[in-house]
Amino acid sequence: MTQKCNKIRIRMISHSIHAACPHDCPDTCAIRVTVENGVAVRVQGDPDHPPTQGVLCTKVAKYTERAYHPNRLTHPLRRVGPKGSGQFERVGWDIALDAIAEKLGGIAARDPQAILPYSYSGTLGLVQGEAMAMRFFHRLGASLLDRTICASAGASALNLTYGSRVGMHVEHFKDSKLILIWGSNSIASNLHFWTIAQAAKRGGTKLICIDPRRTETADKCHQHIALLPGTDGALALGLIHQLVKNDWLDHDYIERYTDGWSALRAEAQSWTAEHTATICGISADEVRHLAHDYANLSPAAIRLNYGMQRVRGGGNAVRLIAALPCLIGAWRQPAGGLLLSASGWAPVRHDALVRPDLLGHARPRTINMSTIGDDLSRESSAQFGPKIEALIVYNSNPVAVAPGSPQVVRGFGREDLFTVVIEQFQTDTADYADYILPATTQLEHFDVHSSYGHTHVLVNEAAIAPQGEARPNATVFRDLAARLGFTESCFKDTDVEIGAQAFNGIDFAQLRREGWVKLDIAEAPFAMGRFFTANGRAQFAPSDSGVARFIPPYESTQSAPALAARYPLAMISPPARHFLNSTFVNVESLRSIEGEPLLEIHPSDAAMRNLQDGALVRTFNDRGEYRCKVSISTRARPGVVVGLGIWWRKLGPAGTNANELTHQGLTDLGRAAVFYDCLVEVEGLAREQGLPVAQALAQ
Ligand SMILES: Nc1nc2c(c(=O)[nH]1)N[C@H]1C(S)=C(S)[C@@H](COP(=O)(O)OP(=O)(O)OC[C@H]3O[C@@H](n4cnc5c(=O)[nH]c(N)nc54)[C@H](O)[C@@H]3O)O[C@H]1N2
Ligand SMILES: Nc1nc2c(c(=O)[nH]1)N[C@H]1C(S)=C(S)[C@@H](COP(=O)(O)OP(=O)(O)OC[C@H]3O[C@@H](n4cnc5c(=O)[nH]c(N)nc54)[C@H](O)[C@@H]3O)O[C@H]1N2
Ligand code: SF4
Ligand SMILES: [Mo]
Repeated sequence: MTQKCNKIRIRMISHSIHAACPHDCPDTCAIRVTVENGVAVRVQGDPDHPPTQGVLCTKVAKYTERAYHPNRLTHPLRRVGPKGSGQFERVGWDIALDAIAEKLGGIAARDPQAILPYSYSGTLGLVQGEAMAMRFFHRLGASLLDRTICASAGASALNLTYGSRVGMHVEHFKDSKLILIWGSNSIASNLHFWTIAQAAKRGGTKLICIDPRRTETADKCHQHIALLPGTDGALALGLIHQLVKNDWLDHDYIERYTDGWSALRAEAQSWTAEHTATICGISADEVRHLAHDYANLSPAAIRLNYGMQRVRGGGNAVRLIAALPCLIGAWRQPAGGLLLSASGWAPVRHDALVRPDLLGHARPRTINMSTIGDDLSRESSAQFGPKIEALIVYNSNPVAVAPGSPQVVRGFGREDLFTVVIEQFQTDTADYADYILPATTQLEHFDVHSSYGHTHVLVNEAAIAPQGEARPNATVFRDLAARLGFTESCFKDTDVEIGAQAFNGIDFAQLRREGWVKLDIAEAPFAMGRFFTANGRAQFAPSDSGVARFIPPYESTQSAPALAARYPLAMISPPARHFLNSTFVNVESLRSIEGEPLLEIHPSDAAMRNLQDGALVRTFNDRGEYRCKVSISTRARPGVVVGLGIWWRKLGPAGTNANELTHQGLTDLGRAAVFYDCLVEVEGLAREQGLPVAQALAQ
């Protein structure tokens, strides 16, 4: 009887809501949230959504733990201690917003360009991302932010070569005969693609992983090619050389649908297997066999990912790799071609969302988010413009994730900088705020999403009420706009109204009813050319950029031998499987799986330095030092160390993370950050010189 009553009770007050994963992940899962009594009790993958297939990754399957985390920021805070000390007092929303509006208004009256928004991928939602926020900053005339910290080198390369950020349908990888997983740890960062690749493998598809690190993905592929970081462009040229030498080319496809082939062929002429092997730190046979497989196992598909473009030559490397499927005519079949990003397929109405027209006649300068460390320290000058006086951070944790932390921390520590951080948690960046405003999570607000890894658009309905006094980003910027007297009607749009403006040609009512809508895109979109370039042909050597070529890293034993004599190890710091960039680092169940910050080092490199497994080390270069324990492992190849990230600085044994060592150099295309272009040295430390993590956490 009691049981029956319980069942009836649950049925009456429990319902399921369409949601979408907001995180910076190509999979953009469709989610069903079960809500009982106003509480989100379960978060599950939508079984009906083809790319999601009812499965979420470990991180987001635990989303309720994050949304209901006891450390959520639940009310506005005002700084009371010195910058960065993390000392705050509680204030009401009106007090905080009035003070922020007054400060921004005062600066804007002198020069609005002294105000800078800083945001990236905390949410990829089109409503809580850059819609109301950019309307506000455009209307204000604030400095523009060049959002380069992740994907802009590869995106520029795709735009140059194919005319947009477009590629294969992820579903079709199941029918490929060869899949190159290039610069990606799919099990960690692209799980649903990996499920498809596994199904293909069971059907006889060969999987080859191209990655300096022997990742868990590499373990499960048929072959792993552990090239040196930043040498992918050289490998692509080596492959092109072999395709020419063996006449493994689709001459008809090249002639009809590409431009610039003769220049590219000439560029590849000197890239013999031996020369390529020397530059890439692999064997000549690996180059020859890879080319043979690529040309003969048809259809051949490349899952390229952003890991390989975080180096000086990252843009040109993507251009060279993007040429490959054209040369063998792989695009003729749905299961052939390449996927780096699918974001260009989504019919997003950017201008309707961010309203650049609100700039009026203003043409503010642009600040590159990847050089925020240096830019925060610049004085006013004719070339730079006004000194940055105010920084509004949302959807990002720059103190942990931006390259070159010593400069970033110095910049954020400026007593004369007015910093507002809109956040869900007390991150490293929030510690430096003058005002912290508590933000809602995806369960608490409305949004719509496109994807960069599949070809659907999705809706996210609010499942529960905001925690504490948290507010959606859009609400914060709407309220600031009102306080600054912005009367344009777009500042009155509700979140749902913004969502309705987001896409061309999508039935919004259907999207809300069904949760997601598949875009109408040809199965083999480039079978007959029809790229998005001006003449519809893939471009290998456009007149304004010249032919794609290999550009060596800023820092490597080959390109900077004098530096390498002092710092002989290349450090890469790719994502950890159970974090999403620096998000989830504070979710205990996930952090306990990752354990603590570690630096992987090959046994031969460890032996040269007398290091024992688990020893505390200092990893250093001229820019700084980073302390953590070493893991002696063949996951790292000789000459390369791996610091999986991105840990919160305050959880590192000495209050730093791997970005203490990275630098603010930029890529050849797209002005992107070069996180994996970084030489270091490693030495052992006495145990008492570093704080154990548990102790740091307690502080
Ligand atoms: N679990 C998890 N998933 C994530 C993220 C996360 O932090 N955690 N981050 C998300 C974000 S923001 C992004 S941009 C994507 C990133 O997605 P990916 O770019 O696919 O990132 P990873 O899977 O880490 O792959 C990077 C891989 O590139 C390798 N690599 C480093 N340097 C080079 C190089 O020079 N050449 C080649 N060939 N490989 C290289 C690294 O060893 C690593 O295994 O993942 C997203 N998904
Ligand atoms: N060393 C090294 N550094 C790297 C990388 C690397 O591989 N190595 N990867 C780089 C890459 S690919 C990327 S994309 C960047 C990512 O850098 P960021 O875009 O800064 O991403 P996160 O570190 O995940 O921080 C996002 C923050 O947004 C907050 N947030 C989430 N949702 C919301 C919301 O709705 N409202 C508000 N106000 N806040 C929200 C989260 O709590 C989180 O603290 O890091 C880069 N940094
Ligand atoms: S992080 Fe990626 S795999 Fe995990 S739920 Fe979100 S979209 Fe899906
Ligand atoms: Mo990213």
